[in-house]
Amino acid sequence: MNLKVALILGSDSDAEHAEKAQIQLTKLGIEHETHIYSAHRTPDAACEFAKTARSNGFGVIIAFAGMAAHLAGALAAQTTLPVIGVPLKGGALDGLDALLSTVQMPSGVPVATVALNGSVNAALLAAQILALSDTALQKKLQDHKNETAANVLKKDKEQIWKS
Ligand code: RP5
Repeated sequence: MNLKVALILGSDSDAEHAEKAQIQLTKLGIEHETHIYSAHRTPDAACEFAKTARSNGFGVIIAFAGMAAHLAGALAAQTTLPVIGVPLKGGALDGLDALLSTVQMPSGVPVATVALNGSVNAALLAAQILALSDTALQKKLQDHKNETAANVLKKDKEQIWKS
């Protein structure tokens, strides 16, 4: 059975960011589930999800949160699955708070933090982790990389930015 990716949102107001990751995972044919569990508003539910994620067939967890964004770290505290944190822009500090809260984990509890609003990279990183033991997925990721390169070279050839 192929492992799934969990997308955990700190709030329903984060949904547009999860959607970008969902689209990327779907393109790669990776099964995924999305839930809303807040580190602060529903800590017990977030904890329970992380504790049971491996036995429920997940291979990677992606956590999206803004402001005092402790969600990725709170999930990582409860599992040995890889956790990817997506800090979100917004609030009075426009995401700097979320970035630091997500990336500055203490030694022993890693969170792989992507850029502010880095939903697509989070999905690709999750796919690369799953592809360690999935050669068909490795090929899809290589195709995606080739396509990205071809698009850049096409724009260069057509001198599109000069128009
Ligand atoms: C965080 O606070 C959420 O991840 C969200 O980005 C932010 C604001 O949440 P809401 O007040 O919109 O629910 O916990």
